[in-house]
Amino acid sequence: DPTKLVMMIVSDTDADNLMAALVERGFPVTKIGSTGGFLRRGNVTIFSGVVESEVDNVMQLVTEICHARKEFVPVQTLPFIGDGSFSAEPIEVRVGGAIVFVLDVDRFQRI
Ligand code: 2BA
Repeated sequence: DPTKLVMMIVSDTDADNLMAALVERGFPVTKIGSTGGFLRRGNVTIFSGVVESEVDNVMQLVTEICHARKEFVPVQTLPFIGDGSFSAEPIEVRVGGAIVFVLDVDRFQRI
């Protein structure tokens, strides 16, 4: 039974490749459509419950598939700081890449 829950927040563009790679290696996955609070863009959250010894293998796939890059975003398009009181210069943000949380699983049941 899985002892760790790996939660991966990735960009839409990488999500399908990451899911396919995980499934191909036998990792069970659940994909949830999500939205980043800062950019308010769609991203994807993928959950995979695995045994502890597999966490590094999952992490390896994420590293291979999800590459972070920089993008310039016009401040005006940001929901919370685009109120005109900030500089008109676009700001540089990190996009792509992944945010990964690894949580302990207290209990796992298949009913
Ligand atoms: P967003 O909240 O839309 O953030 C997108 C990117 O914008 C972030 O990339 C970060 O580089 C930048 N950013 C976020 N808040 C900022 C701020 N106050 N000022 C300047 N730049 C800011 P990542 O760090 O790679 O995060 C990508 C997505 O992962 C986030 O989308 C959010 O959906 C999620 N995420 C990141 N850290 C999280 C955390 N600690 N808890 C929950 N979700 C998280």
